[in-house]
Amino acid sequence: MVYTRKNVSTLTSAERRRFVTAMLEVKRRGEYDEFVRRHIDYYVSDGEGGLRAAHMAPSFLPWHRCFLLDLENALRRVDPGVSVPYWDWTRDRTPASAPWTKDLLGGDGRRSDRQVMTGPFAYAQGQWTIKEGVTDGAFLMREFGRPRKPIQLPTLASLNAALSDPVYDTAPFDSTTRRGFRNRLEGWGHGVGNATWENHNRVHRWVGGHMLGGASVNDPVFWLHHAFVDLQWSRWQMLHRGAPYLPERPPGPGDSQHRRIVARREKMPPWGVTPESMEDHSLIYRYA
Ligand code: CU1
Ligand code: CU1
Repeated sequence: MVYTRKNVSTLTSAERRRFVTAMLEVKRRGEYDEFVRRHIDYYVSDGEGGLRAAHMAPSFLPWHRCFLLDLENALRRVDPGVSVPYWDWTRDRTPASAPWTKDLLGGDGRRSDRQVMTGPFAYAQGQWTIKEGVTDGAFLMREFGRPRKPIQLPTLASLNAALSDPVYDTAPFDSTTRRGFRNRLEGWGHGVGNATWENHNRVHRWVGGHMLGGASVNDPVFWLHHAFVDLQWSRWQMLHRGAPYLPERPPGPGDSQHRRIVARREKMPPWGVTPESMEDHSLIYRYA
């Protein structure tokens, strides 16, 4: 049965409660921290050698699509009625809006140590102890808008600029790629200061705390953010009918990206599925 991912601002209080309960149960079972670990393992930058499957690479979108499906399946083993909601950060832009309510993700971190003090994921509630990628403490951290050096959430205009690009990705298929939908959405920008962070990356910067690094999965908003990013891939496909994932073929031996990126029909670790097979999610889930 095809299930639906909803805008988090439209969830009923019962839906919010069921999502939170399922998240806490996946955490209690120890499965959640495996997701955190896996993301840390795949946090490879293009400054390093080796294959990049998850970030700074064309397979950024299919990799996170598979990753979300794994979490969603874990949630649905707890409660088959649950799916991952998406956070439309072009509309819900304040600390008072969805998804930051007390009955969902809780709010900003406090000043002194960025510790989240409200909602079910606050450390004092006893059900969300950080175990992987621990830096400051065992508590979840956020720092909305980075007050010391303010940054705004991405605008609808900047998201639309990414969506308007008719090409999925272009050489050199890394963080320096200037054109192409993938990097304009992933958001490795150019210039200095805040201009370095666009769209997807800028949201990680705006939330701050755990969302800043490889251990960003520790913040449950990771999934709501990436569901919205995943939705943009579907929107882009509708806007540019028939435009495929790129590259179609693996870069050759003389290319700097040889064996460092996943081409359309190559297997993507750790799942062994191809980006091509992940281009259509309509038989699994849809977006409302
Ligand atoms: Cu990621
Ligand atoms: Cu991300």
